[in-house]
Amino acid sequence: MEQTLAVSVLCRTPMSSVAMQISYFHVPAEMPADTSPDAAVVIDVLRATTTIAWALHHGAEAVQAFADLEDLRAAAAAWPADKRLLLGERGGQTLPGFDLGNSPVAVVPDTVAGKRLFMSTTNGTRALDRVRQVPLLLTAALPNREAVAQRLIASNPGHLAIVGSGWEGAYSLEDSLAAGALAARLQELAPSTVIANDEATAAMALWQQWRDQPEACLRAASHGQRLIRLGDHDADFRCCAGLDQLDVVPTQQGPGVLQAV
Ligand code: 3SL
Repeated sequence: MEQTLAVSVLCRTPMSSVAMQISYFHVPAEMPADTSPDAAVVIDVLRATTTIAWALHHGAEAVQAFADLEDLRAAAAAWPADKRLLLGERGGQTLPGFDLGNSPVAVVPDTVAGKRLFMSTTNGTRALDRVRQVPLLLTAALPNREAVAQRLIASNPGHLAIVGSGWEGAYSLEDSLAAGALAARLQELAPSTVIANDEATAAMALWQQWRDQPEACLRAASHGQRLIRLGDHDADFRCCAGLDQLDVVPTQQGPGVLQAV
């Protein structure tokens, strides 16, 4: 009798009553091999996940992300030529023969609407590739921070891993800024949220420090400095620093295939 009651109480317990645990990993390699989160959010503020958010917002059919360029070319070749674009960079520079680089201001409706974007970038798409087995996989950047937070609150994964892309395996300031922005918003929306590692706590402190001037943080970051040295990235900085502007939640629907669901 007692057992029956316990089971029926459990079944009626809404998922949202289970506190979400948030861990942040600066780069995918920091995520322990035996960690199996219920959801992962990949962040590459400069610039891959900002570009993904804007491309889907502007009507791209999907963004299909690749770590490997040969895999990308093979998959793109199998797609109708008038419905595909190749998009990507190495070291911030557009890849030879590609239609677009990795600028979020270039993925305008006239260019991307209805198209599948085959995308490969130095760090962001590699980070996505490393966590593609996680059951719920989203990407976030500052412009869609609120939309992603709302989706996570609705899904209420028990353990959420926020994963930065970093730069060639090393820490990046701007990804930590956005990780902190997301974690802070999740804790505002659900105060019982548990911040489960020191990296997440530090990211939230970073957000507190820079929340009134995110673009200055992006420009101060080492990859921001790299883009400044390449020149002509002011519009990208403005776009990547814009907070809570988009409703889009890029969600993995098949291996590496992100759609606005
Ligand atoms: O590292 C990446 O994946 C890119 O976003 C880098 S860049 O900003 O396009 O140079």
